[in-house]
Amino acid sequence: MRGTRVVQMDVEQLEQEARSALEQAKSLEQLEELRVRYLGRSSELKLALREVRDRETGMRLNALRQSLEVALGEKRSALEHGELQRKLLTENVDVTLPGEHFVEGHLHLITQIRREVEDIFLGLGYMIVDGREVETTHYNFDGLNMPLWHPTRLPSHSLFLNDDVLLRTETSPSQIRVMEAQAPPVYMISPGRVYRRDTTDATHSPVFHQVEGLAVDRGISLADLKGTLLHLMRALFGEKRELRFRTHFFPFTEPSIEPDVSCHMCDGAGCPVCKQSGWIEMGGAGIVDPNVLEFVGYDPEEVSGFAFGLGLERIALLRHRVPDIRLLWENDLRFSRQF
Ligand code: FA5
Repeated sequence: MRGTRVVQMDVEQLEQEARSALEQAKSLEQLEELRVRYLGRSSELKLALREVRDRETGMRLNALRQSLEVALGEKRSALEHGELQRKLLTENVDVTLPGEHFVEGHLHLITQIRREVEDIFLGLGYMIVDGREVETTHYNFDGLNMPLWHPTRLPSHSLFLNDDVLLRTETSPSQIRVMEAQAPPVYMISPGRVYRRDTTDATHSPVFHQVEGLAVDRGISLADLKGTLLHLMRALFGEKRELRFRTHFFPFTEPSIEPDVSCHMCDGAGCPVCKQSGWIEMGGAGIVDPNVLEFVGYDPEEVSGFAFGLGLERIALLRHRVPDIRLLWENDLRFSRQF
């Protein structure tokens, strides 16, 4: 009984003292000190709680602890609010001062050209397709009508992951995947990275980018191919460009052609860029071979199509007179910043 009375007196005194101290706290630091003093592990209250033996005293002490915690929380919010108000009033930002200068980056030249080509074809109503960089021989060769003896099927020409899987050697497998997935008409382009075991030189790299184009519909002819490529070349190299076709061979097109564009540097008069010929080679193209249409289940009697594949690096080198393809991938900012 005696013990209980002593604790009761202490409790009242302690409560008064703690409350008035909390009331007067001026800063969050002071408040933290008071928390440690009145509610910390070695505080009088915590020690008393540890010692307590009877239920009634325990309840009183716990009620005090709770009410002090509430008072402490309220005071903390009030001080924090006051602190915020003070900061808002004193720490003004002068918005007229010059800001920090950030160096702005920009897209790589090849990305810029890819997006430009995409925009041109979106304007013609084509869809853009993401192909796969890792392909099966089924799509990279069989679907493209490549005979078993074709040299690109050899590990000396292409990068194989196993007998049936390789890094695609061109963007043309995208055509097959799209045609398999949908009925005609098809109007698509598919830009992306391709891989070949080519020796690096000024115009060749083992990793480079192509853009594939495919249109399949009723009555598509070489004239449509020529009009479409001319539109692309004029958009990329200027309105004065002309196009000519040279015959060529690709297993997946018949007839196959290589399109040349009139030189944008000399307007066809002859200069070092076009090797004095007035014309520049741009890639491969042709009318889709009926075997390819049959492979994907299209009827070559009903529909026909054209396809083309162009090198994006080639467009970049020509347009900006970049003398060596390796400059594109050396990441020398003095070079990249020019575009
Ligand atoms: C092809 O890849 C055919 N698939 C193009 C095609 C598509 C024909 C659809 C018919 C129908 P070719 O191997 O010629 O074709 O490559 C096309 C372009 O890719 C070349 O004109 C060149 O610009 C670029 N190219 C080829 N090899 C390299 C290389 N190692 N480095 C950089 N660019 C290259």
